[in-house]
Amino acid sequence: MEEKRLVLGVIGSDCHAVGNKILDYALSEAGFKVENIGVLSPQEDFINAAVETNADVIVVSSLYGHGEMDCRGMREKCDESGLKDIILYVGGNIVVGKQNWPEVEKRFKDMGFNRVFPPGTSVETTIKCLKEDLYSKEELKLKEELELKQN
Ligand code: B12
Repeated sequence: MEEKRLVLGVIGSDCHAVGNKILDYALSEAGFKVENIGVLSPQEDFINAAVETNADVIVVSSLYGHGEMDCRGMREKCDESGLKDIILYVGGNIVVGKQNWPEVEKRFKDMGFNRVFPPGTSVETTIKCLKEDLYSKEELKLKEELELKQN
């Protein structure tokens, strides 16, 4: 089955590195090809990496509270770079403090993010959503059967 490619990184001036390392490890173990651009990454680095690796998804982390400012305009930049259908995920602690989640989610969806994840989203949930978005039901069934055979 075709290997799906992800670009992973922490956006803006954000140096929180632990979640990034965990996601890199867990998503790679789950069978995705991960291009990890690490912390302190501007939008352009995500986009250049996605173009270079022909990525299916860009997974943006933001922990320090400035996610909204850092993520604004990213969908438009993707479109300009020819990444029209790329799936955009964002998660971590994407806004300052505890705000009304449905409102936060709507603001990021309005910016063009396909999925917006609340603080503390588990790697299991992240992997489940990626599989749902990247594989058809038939492909998932086949993948599960193959994994069962291998174990
Ligand atoms: C360690 C830490 C630091 C360290 C970071 C060291 C390093 N290089 O990694 C230091 C001390 C440097 C630091 C600095 C700051 N920090 Co700090 N830090 C933390 C702390 C205690 C833990 C973060 C962590 O490692 N968590 C463990 C990992 C495994 O969890 P995670 O990062 O959340 O990632 C998981 C999930 O969120 C999810 N996930 C992450 N990204 C994504 C993306 C997607 C798409 C999906 C699906 C899931 C997902 O998967 C990950 C793996 O399970 C948190 C509080 C906390 N308990 O979370 C504050 C916290 C993140 N920091 C905070 C702040 C404010 C700062 C500073 C701005 C403080 C300051 N005034 O200087 C600076 C920012 C510096 C900078 N430029 O980035 C705030 C952010 C508040 C907000 N968003 O409203 C927090 C929440 C503390 C708080 N309660 O106030 N910090």
